[in-house]
Amino acid sequence: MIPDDLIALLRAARHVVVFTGAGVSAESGVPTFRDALTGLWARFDAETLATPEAFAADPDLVWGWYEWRRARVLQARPNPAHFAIAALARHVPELTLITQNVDDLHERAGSLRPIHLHGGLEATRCFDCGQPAPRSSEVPNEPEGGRRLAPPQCAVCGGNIRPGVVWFGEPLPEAAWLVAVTATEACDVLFSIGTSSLVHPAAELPMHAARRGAAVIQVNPSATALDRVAHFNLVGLAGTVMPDLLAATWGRSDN
Ligand code: BV8
Ligand code: ZN
Repeated sequence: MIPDDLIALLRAARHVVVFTGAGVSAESGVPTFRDALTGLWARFDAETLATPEAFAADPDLVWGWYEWRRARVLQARPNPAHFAIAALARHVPELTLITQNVDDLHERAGSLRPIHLHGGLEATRCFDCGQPAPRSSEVPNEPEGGRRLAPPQCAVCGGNIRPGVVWFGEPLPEAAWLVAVTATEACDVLFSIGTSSLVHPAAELPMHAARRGAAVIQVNPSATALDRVAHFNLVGLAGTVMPDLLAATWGRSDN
């Protein structure tokens, strides 16, 4: 049920920021960040595996994990939440989409230029010299339980190729972070969709918007640290809540 005051607020919105996390891709079958640790990687927690130290210590283990996740993303399709977010941009004067996700499902649903704060699975570069490396075109066909996989070698220095994601302990891409902070400063409405609000500095964006007086709307089936700050807590799955919200506000959920 979408509250009437939220409908009125959205119809009058000037600049909407949509901030997403792994939960927006969950209904596409892409494991959320903390659900991705199964099989071979079940004995790790994400914060230790998604680090330069883990890759340096055991490149085959970490590269295998990313290729397994990349295979899952390539097999996945955008879900109604991705399509509703893309449609939302056609109903408001200005929309900035900021995602923590490393998949390309927002792009495949038609969202233009999402800001990836944590990089992306499709980009790769040399771990040693930083030289960007072309992605091999073949789709990885990784077994369910995962496997160790030797990363490709850099054509320039022979070093190991790494995924182009931001690992824990690594800085966020400066340009992406600047655009995200500027949009959060300027918006009058911010959606936080499908994130546990645990990873910093990204998790600070909705808090900052609320402190500035922007209306913060959270969409999540579970409680998060944002519950006490959000003006609207829409408890439910993004794939249901977002289409309902568009239909209640503008009569359609997919245009
Ligand atoms: C940095 C790429 C500095 C890799 C990721 C301040 C306080 C505390 C800690 C820190 C701090 N500042 C820095 C830190 C350290 C650290 C950090 O935040 N640690 C945490 C764990 C405590 N941060 C960093 O290291 C960052 N770097 O600060 O650098 C610096 C500066 C200069 C020079 C050097 C260094 C870098 C952080 C980036 C890490 N990389 N991803 C990869 O993907 O493998 S983060 C990773 O977590 C993913 O990107 C993911 O998107 C992100 C956040 O997780 P969520 O998206 O929220 O996913 P999660 O699974 O947690 O939750 C899913 C949610 O969805 C749940 O709430 C669930 O209920 C909900 N859900 C499920 N289904 C649905 C749903 N919702 C709606 N619909 C559904 N159907
Ligand atoms: Zn190199």
